Amino acid sequence: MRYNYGRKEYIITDGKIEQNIKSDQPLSQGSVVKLEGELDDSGSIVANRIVFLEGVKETDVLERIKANVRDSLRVSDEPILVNDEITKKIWPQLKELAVEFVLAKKLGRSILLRFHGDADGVCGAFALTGILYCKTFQQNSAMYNVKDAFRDMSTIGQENKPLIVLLDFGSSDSCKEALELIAAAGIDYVIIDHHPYNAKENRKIINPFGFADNVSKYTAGYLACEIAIASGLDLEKGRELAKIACAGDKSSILESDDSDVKKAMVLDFLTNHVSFGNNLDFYKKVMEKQELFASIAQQADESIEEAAKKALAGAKRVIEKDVEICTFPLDAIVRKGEWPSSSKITTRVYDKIRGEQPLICIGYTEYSVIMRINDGAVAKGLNANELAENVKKTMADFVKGGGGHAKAGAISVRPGFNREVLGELQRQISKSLIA
Ligand SMILES: [Mn+2]
Repeated sequence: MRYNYGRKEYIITDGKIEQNIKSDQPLSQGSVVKLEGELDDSGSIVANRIVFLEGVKETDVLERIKANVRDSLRVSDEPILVNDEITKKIWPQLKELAVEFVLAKKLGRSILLRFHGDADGVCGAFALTGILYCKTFQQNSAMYNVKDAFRDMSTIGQENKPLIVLLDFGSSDSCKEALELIAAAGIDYVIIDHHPYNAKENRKIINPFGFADNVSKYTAGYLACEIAIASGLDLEKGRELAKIACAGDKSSILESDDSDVKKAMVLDFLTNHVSFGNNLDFYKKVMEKQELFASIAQQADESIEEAAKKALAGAKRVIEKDVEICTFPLDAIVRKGEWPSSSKITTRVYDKIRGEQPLICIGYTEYSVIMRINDGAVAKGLNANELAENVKKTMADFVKGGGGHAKAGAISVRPGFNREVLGELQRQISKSLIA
């Protein structure tokens, strides 16, 4: 809808072409109508009769419009940024969601986007808001709970064909209850995520774990960028955002440079300090204002450096079969949920001491054990993901979860058991080392 000389004009679409119409009868956004009228000199249709379609008729027409959008989008048959075995499998879903988003935009659907509060989630949100108008909210908890569901219902439940998008969280079983409420309220939702999950029934989830194991490197931000590009986002803009998202989640699927890593760090720092609400525009501003960006980057970096120095001062460093094992406690340095996180500190300690010598760094708190391994130590038989998996298997009662990839991994520990878990990890390391 728009005003032309004070008169309301509407734009209607069948998914392929768009047409101006003039109508004395008011139309609301997203209505599906049958229309009769005449073309005037300006090329607009002057409506004589409008019938609002409902029920099956409306659904049928929407399907036809969707098919037209699908035809006119001309999306590539293969993934655009990363074309490998896994992304080929997810591609049909990503493509279909791109069609749905373009349609949603044409229909003026009311969209609420909740993005996880880290660089991966923010980059994905940047990409999606590049193609869609959304109300955006940062989500710091990994769980979508009943309270979130009620809040979202009251925010967009009464608006035009509401749709909720959860980005970089929402797959886990614990979110099911809240999502059932959303569905019961007649609100569509879709989850774009890359965290492991179990129950695959009845939920609209786009997640590489639907196709294979150990695929968290296909980050939610990356997936969102593929979808956004397929929906019309500038390719280079999408690639840039996907690279930062991958740098933030330490994913190797796209090569990232120092600038990507720095941007990811700044986004992680910002999301950590500005922890809820709608901050996307603020984040965008920081990324655009060089001076502000530089000073935030410096602050973020200095606090990691300071924490890493403290950690290193308390480290125990031993050499076993030519591999240096550097272990350090982080409880006195890290405050849960605050900057810098134990994984950032562990990475920094690792960066400070790594060289030719095969090396594994282990930072631990009461709740977690974090591992960083260099190529030399991988060649000696160490693999962070396997170590985490083996500890999980042998100490099921002491460990909540764990995993990662060859060079980085983490184990989440039940409070009070970190000594036992560290001992077991040490045994697993000794077992894995090749003499
Ligand atoms: Mn992520």
